[in-house]
Amino acid sequence: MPAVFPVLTTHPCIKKRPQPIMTAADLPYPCSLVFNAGVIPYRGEYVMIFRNDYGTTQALYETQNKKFAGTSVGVARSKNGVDGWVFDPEPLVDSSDPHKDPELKRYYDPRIVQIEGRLYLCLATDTRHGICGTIAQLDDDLKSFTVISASAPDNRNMVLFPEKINGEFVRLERPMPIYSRHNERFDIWLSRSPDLVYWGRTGLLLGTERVPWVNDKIGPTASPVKTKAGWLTLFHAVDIDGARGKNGWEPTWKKRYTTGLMLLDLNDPSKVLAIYDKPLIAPDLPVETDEGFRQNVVFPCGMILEDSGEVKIYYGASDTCVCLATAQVDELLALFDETK
Ligand code: BMA
Repeated sequence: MPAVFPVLTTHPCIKKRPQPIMTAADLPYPCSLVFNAGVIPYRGEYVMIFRNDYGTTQALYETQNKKFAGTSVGVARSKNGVDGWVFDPEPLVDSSDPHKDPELKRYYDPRIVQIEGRLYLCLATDTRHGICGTIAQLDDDLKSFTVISASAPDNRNMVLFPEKINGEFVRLERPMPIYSRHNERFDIWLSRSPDLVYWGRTGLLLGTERVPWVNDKIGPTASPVKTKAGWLTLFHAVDIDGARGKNGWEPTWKKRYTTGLMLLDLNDPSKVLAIYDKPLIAPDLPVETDEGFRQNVVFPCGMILEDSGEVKIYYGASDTCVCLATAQVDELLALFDETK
């Protein structure tokens, strides 16, 4: 297959911190890769919920085909959301826990959101009978969670809006219909719920064909943030280039994950008001293109709009570490004028 979109760049309004804000070496328990982290402000600090794949090394993976032993989801806190992360001594949940449901294989890619004072997680969930999306209520002390609902397979990428809209909870989701949408042409859908348990009034929100640089799939990333113009909403956007050679430790990896931006109607988020027609964030730092497990991946799971107008975007880089990019909200909203 020829290289379809050889060069994609990050928009200049995005300021990436040149170094990751968290790496495997920072964790107080075994960790090979720490990435895909949701972050929110909570009780005067920032809480991060992150994914940890553990139990191998690059050398063992490459020379002895030794795969990861497990995945856990952990908690860290920081005063400024940038550095000084303090870790809980144990993960919140670990796939190797012998007491867990035997049907469950692992939770990963956590997104955290606060709605009406309560904390919720959306967790990608591998089960023995398919890949699901779990919605759980996180206890106030961040030590345990209670599952509220789980989807049918295959539908692992979910994010909740941070408030009810017209009396209903709203989520973005990305089912994986392999029979009807060939070549992973997976799209973003929107569903509503009165109680976070029963989900319905589901409809297509954004089809892959509306994202010009994608030849594979799209999916939700972080919970949308509310602005005067609408719900500012990131999404992940994937193109495959069969000509890409060895990418990181995983030799067959051919995908590139970028981040797109759209604006949804405040009162009816099933209406897409605008889509920025180029990537907002593309892999271009050395940690994103030259190092790590799966190169050419940026995968946000958290976005915060500060009172100052700064937008913090937390993303996994190369499925290996946690990085932070910032932008001004007005500059992000101005991108939709560029597109008109
Ligand atoms: C997706 C998920 C993410 C991962 C990404 C890039 O399908 O598995 O956890 O970050 O691929 O590898």
